[in-house]
Order: sequence, then C-alpha cells, then structure tokens
Amino acid sequence: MSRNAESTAFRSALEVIRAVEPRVADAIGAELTDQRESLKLIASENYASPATLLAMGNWFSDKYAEGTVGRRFYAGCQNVDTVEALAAEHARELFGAAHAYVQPHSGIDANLVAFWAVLADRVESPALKKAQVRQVNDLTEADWFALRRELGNQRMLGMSLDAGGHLTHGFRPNISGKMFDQRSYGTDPATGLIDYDRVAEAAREFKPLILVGGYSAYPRKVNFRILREIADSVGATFMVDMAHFAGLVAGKVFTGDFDPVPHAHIVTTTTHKSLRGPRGGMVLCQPELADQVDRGCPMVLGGPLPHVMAAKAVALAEARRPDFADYAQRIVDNAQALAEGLLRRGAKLVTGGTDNHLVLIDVSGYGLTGRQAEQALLDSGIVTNRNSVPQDPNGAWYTSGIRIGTPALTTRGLGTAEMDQTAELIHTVLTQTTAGANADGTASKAKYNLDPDLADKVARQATDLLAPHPLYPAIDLA
Ligand code: DSN
Repeated sequence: MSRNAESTAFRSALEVIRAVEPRVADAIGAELTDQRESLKLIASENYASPATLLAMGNWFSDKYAEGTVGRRFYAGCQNVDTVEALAAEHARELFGAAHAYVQPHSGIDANLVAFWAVLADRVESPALKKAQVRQVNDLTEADWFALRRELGNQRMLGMSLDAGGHLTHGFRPNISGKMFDQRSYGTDPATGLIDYDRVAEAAREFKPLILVGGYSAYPRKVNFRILREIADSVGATFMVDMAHFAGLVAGKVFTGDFDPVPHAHIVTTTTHKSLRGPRGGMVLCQPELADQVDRGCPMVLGGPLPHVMAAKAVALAEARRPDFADYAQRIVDNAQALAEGLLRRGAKLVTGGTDNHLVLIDVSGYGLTGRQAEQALLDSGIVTNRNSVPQDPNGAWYTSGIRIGTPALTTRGLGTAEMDQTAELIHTVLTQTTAGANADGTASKAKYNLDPDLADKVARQATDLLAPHPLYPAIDLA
C-alpha cells in the first residue's frame, strides 16, 4: 500500500469527524503529536499499525453479535463470523493453541472468562452431573444454593503484587479477590527471582483450584514447565496470563519451558502490549475448556466488539509474518541494552537486569519514590509508570519503582545504541531530582525538586533521539 493512501485515510477520517465535533478531531490530532514527541517507555504500550487502527473505525462497530461463530443470538452476523473466525485462526496458528476465543475486551475480561470457564468445568459441571440435570435452571433451590456457595469458595494461588503479579490474579481490590480465597507466592528477597520450591510448598499447603503464572512487572523469564508440574502435583488448573509478553511468545523469543501455551490449561492475554494489536483481550485453551471459554459472552462479557475483532485479525496476521520475530528479538535486545546502560551508571534494578521487555528500576537508590521519579521523568519528556518493587515500603500508590519497557520504542526503530542514550537521560533526570518536603517540613512522597531548565534540556535531547525514527512516517495531518 502506498504511504499516500495511509495519509489520505487518516486525514479524510479527521475531516469527517471535524465536521461534527472539531474538538474531538483536534484531540485525536494532538494525541498523535504527543505520542510522536515523547519517549514512550510504558512497558504495556505500543503503536498499532495503520491497518490495525483503520480496521477499528467502521460499521462493524454497529453490530451486535452475542454468541460465537455460526451460533449467534442475533441475525445477520455473517461478516462478523468472518472476522472472528479469522482472528481465532490467526491466534491458533501463531501460538500453536488448540482453541482461541477473541472476544474479551481487555485483559481483566480475558481473566474473568478464564476463571469462570475453570469454575464451570471443575465445580459447576460435576455438581450438575451429581444432581443428574443438564443445566443450572434444572437444579432444585437447595442444590443451586449449595452450588453458588461452592463456586464462591474456591482457592487461587498467584504471584504477589509487589513481586510483579497482577491485581486481577485474586487481589482483594479486584473482583477476582472477592471471588477467590487467594494466597500469593513472592520472589526470593536475595535474588528477586521466583523460587519454584517455595511455590511448590505454597501449592502443597494451600491446594488451590487454580495456579496462576504470569506478571505485569517481573523482568525475568518464567519456567512454565515447572509451574505446570507444581499445578499437576496438587490437582490445580494451570492458568497463565501472558498479557505482557505475548509478543515475545508470538515472536518465538520465549520457547520451550518459557512458552506458556503448551504447558498451561488456559492462557489469557491482551492484544495491545508487546503483541502490538488493538486494545483488547484473548483466551487460548486446551480442548477440554473450549466450550466453557466460548460462553464468555454473556457470562462475564458484554456484546463482542466486531470492529476490534477485525483489528485483532489484522494485527495477528501481522504477527505471523517473519519480520515480527525480528521485532520481538529486538524488544529484548533493547531492554537488555537499557538495563546495562542503567546499571553501568549506577542504577539499582530489581533482579539486576532483564530477560524480557521490561526493566524495573528501584528508585530508592536515587532517594526518590516512584511517584516523584515518574513525574520528574514526565517533565523531561520521558513517559514511564511507577510500580511497586518487592517488599515495597511505599505501597502501591507512591511505590519505590519505575517500570520501563521497550516494545513501543522498538516499533519506532530505536536500537541498542539509542537505549544507552535513553539510560543516560533517565539517569540524569533521576540523579538531578531531589525529594520535596511538605509545608510542615516532613518528607513528601509526591513533591520533588527538578530544575525546569534541566528538564527542558532532557526533553529536547529525547526529541532529538526520536527524530530519526518518526512515528507513523506516512501520516501527515497538516
Ligand atoms: N495496565 C496494564 C499494565 O500496565 O501492566 C495491565 O494492568
């Protein structure tokens, strides 16, 4: 496709929007400018391709399509069937999965679909069988009451939040924590790494229905073969949330013991992080869970978003191209170069480095909280997010960490030399920032001091670093 076609498509779209509500058109244009000018290091963000973006902006958005391919609760879904089937086929082929469900709207939705599929398979189905009925509507009031109590009384073992686990893996502020009795496994305080013997011990003691692997802030590989063995040893279903590293699995950087798909009973992911697709979620599973997974809508999901499923099909087709493997490898090369650059300059990193797409800086080494560091970096044109570190004394709001990731900058084409320069910019800002004080003289966890001229200088250096790698070079909205 010609570069002109991309530019014309987006300009025309904005013209149409501007005729109705110019402020929305302006905000869309401003977002492109902001994304072009900042050094985006948020580990969970990326830049989807123009084809993926365009696949979402159309009349598929108008269609209701509850149900699954060929089995809908609405008439006229033949074209939705086409894109949903295509997205699922690309997902199965890309990940070597037996079954793919591409309707979840996000990662939390994908996890809810997975939890309820496991509960239906392991708790509800045996109860129906025992009562000798086919469906829940046929249960007596007493049996239904007993089943509801049993469904709400199951156990989950997942990675602790401050070790890098995710809120949706059974933590109380999230619905998963209200559904499950949850225990978590942490990391070894000395190394910051998962201690599989401790996980096995916790599993033996707690006997979870579901063992969850996967993370949103752990900078190392996870051995999914060992976790599956642990799950099997206690009769648990093994679920992996690969939202963060799905692109590294798709690009065959994580293979063998480090590829969750052959080892887990069920795998969830988002599609917009390292996988570089539209915002959304997806579930992959073994055949025995497929029917339950396909009941995700209306079990826990609202109507599917056919326009997003169309975009998932496009993005997954892109990820099946040979150049995606090269992209995935460069993500890791860049993260390692960034980590090495930071370490060489004296930064303290959780686990001392990375083998994936993310790096977790313990900013207590700079005398800052995560919140202070995040804001100082933002003032300097570097977009990151604060994150807890293991045994974080500052809790989940202020934190002691900054999580940075390379999927987005790698998409723009930055390489390892530029990662070293990025490390220099980050280190400069963090060494020049000092913690502020509250009005009463006590130490503040939010206030900070940074010379605005220094921040401006770093922001200009960040822009210079990005200049040879324009974002969406074919798109000219002027
Ligand atoms: N919001 C995603 C992340 O940043 O990791 C997952 O919650």
